[in-house]
Amino acid sequence: MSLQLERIELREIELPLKSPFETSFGRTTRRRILIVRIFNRDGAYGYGECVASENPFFNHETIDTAWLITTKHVAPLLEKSQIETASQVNDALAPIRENRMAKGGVEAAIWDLDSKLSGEPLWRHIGGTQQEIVCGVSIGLQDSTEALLDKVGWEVDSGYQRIKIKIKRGKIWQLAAAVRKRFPAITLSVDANSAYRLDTDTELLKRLDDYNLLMMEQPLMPGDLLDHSKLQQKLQTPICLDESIVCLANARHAHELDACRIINIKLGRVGGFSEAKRIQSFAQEHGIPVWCGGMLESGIGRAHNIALSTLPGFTLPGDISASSRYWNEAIIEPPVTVSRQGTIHVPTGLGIGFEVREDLIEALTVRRETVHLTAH
Ligand code: OSB
Ligand code: MG
Repeated sequence: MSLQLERIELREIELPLKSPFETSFGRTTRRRILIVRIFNRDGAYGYGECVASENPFFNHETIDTAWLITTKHVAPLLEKSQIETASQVNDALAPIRENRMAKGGVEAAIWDLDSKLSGEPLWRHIGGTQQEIVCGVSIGLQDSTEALLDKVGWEVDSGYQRIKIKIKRGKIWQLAAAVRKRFPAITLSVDANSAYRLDTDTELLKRLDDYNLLMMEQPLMPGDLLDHSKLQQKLQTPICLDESIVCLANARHAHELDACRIINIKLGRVGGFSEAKRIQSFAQEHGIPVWCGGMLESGIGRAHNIALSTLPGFTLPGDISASSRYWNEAIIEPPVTVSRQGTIHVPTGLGIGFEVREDLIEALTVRRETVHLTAH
């Protein structure tokens, strides 16, 4: 039976972050978030969140390009393809090159709808097996080392199982050194978001081997698999790739080159659950641990990330933390909370398993557009 998709509704909501989030590529104080809702002909619907940022600094996409791609290109392809299940969305949208965050937001909404229609929680519907997932936090660049140490202390006390700190040029090993000195026993990683170059920074990056890091995330540019491989051969610390892995082929190439030993899977970056599952299966087959990354999602994206993290092979703590770390008000009910042991209990309700606070979304909406998928 066809899913009988009827229309796509896009909304932009604006959410101020509790405190600015800074990486090597920039500082975010407010998030402009694209919420996707897809209806079928019976009026049932599913929710997705497009994780594209305000600026094309993490990758080429922005919320504005994703909006355009969704209305002008994704919608007509969906209309034409008459898909029967969520698992067919990826192939139906394959003619669109890249623009994976745009496609991923739509695909996620269709998975939510499909799982609701099947009477299942989303995490089961995608083949998830873990009912409790392990969580870590990502801590942005701070104004001072003291401020960073305070934040780390706070998150460790909250129970998070892994602390990741952002690093940037000029601060390659100093921040890790300071955190490791104050917290000798925590599980610690660093994320450079492509801040470094093989030719100028290898010697400095090697100093990070002294701090017993779980991983070094994305030290070099996204396309530089060969350079990551050269760097990995000189490091003891496992490299984890984030920006570099947007599809299964990238994961395969990275593995064949020994360019990384861990993979961060982000639903939006790879274009949705189908591709994420392919990467996860490949990684599991080859003994590569994976974990779920975050993009400062609101509650809807967070709920999808929780579902993704239930797949086998997601053994390392993900960047999935409590809604309240980022937002004053959650757009889902109940908000995502994390246990004192740094875990999230996966919800048992249908679809994403959280109520969406539609009144609140309505109040936060600054832009909306609906595209019909049936001619009449
Ligand atoms: O590289 O993992 C990243 C946020 C925005 C863009 C890129 C990244 C991040 C994070 C935040 O590290 C993780 C989170 O959502 O908690
Ligand atoms: Mg990252």
